[in-house]
Amino acid sequence: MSLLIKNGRIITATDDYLADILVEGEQVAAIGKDLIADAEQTIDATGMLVMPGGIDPHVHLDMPFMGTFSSDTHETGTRAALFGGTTMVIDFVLQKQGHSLREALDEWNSRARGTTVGDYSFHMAVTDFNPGTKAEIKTMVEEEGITSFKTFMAYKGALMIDDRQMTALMQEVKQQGGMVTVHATNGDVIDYLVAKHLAEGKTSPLYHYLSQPEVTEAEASARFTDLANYTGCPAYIVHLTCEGALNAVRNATRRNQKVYVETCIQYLTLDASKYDKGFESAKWVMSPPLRELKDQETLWAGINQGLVNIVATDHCPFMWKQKMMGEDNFAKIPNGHPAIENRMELLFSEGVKKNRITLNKYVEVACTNPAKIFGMFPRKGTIAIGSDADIIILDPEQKHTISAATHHMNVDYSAYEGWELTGKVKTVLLRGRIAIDNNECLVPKGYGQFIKRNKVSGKI
Ligand code: DUC
Ligand code: ZN
Ligand code: ZN
Ligand code: ZN
Repeated sequence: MSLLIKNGRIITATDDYLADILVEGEQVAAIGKDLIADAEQTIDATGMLVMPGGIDPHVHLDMPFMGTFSSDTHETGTRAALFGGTTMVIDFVLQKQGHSLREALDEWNSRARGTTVGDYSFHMAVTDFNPGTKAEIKTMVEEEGITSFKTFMAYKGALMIDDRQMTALMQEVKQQGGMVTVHATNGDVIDYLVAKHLAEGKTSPLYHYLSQPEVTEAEASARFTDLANYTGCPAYIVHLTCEGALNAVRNATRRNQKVYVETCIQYLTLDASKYDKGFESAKWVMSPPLRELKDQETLWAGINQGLVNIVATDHCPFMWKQKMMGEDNFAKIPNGHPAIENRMELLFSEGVKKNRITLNKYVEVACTNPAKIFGMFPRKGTIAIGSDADIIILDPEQKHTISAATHHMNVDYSAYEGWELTGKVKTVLLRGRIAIDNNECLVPKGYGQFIKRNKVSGKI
């Protein structure tokens, strides 16, 4: 199978030029001006932006959580991702406390293998670090190609590990060539505030927000950063939302420490005024919660300063009926919001079109850095000879409106209902095949491949 993309404006994290791309099989075979090739298919990309497929390194598909399951399966979630220009995701495997990493991986494989439409990998969430788990880290890195280990400093009793486990895990992960990633919020302080609010009869979604103030994230981010510095372990903070937490990372740069930072599209585009809507606010109950306008400005600036490296989603959708589980108690509202399909177009419209970031920066934070930081570059995350032909063709001028009525995620509301965007993903290639065209998915369930990842350097 060969395919020629003609006359597109090719954007990578560093380049911007007009050229043709020849795809043969699953890879890019040639790039050049006026390429002459008798390809089986030709796409005219005149006036279009041609960019690497998006990589969303933070999604929760079909995940057991807070007494229910996130509503997108590996099939529906990765298909929706493709519609929005994301060709690969990294999903989270959650170890059950008292059980092994292997058991958790088997469980996730049983749901994802043969059903995923787009490419995927897993992070392994270590929720119980003990001598048994310690012995499994090497196997995950060497045999499974799972090189990132997620930790939770909150959700005590289900997911949280203490600082003793964190330090020991960092030492082992460093030894094995992996990276520790973290949900950095202070679980004890949050639990205290949740209990206090409930005891006072304050049960609405607003109190979810008021139970996770900025200090809970700033403190945990600083503690995590200090432990990473002490152990020398490559480190990554997921879904960073606020100025206080980013300042902890900024401080670390003064001692020449690198801690990778991910924010999510919602923290750049939405704010805490969403918690003034009575129970409807449950749509935006996520952890950490949405923050203030000053935090949005800090995060956009952080991207341009090179402190924020990745824009992900923390996609963790729940049907409205599931959100209603917390009608009388905000602490029972399943945490999470849907965005896997919207990330690339939202970031383009709100970021590039509003002159907050350049086109190169856009590709860097949405495609290239996820591949580099998580050990997949240059196979993924760029357009280059020999790289996987994961390519999106985006019309930079086309306007469209986000709505639950037209999205492909398995969730009955949109967190961005009615938002008018400029810039639409028209065509998506995944490993050389046209996956999306004309608003139609052309690759079947099971086309998605598990991508084994390399050891990480901790330096990009
Ligand atoms: N936060 C969420 O909002 N959902 C899933 C897990 C998390 O940390
Ligand atoms: Zn067991
Ligand atoms: Zn989290
Ligand atoms: Zn998450």
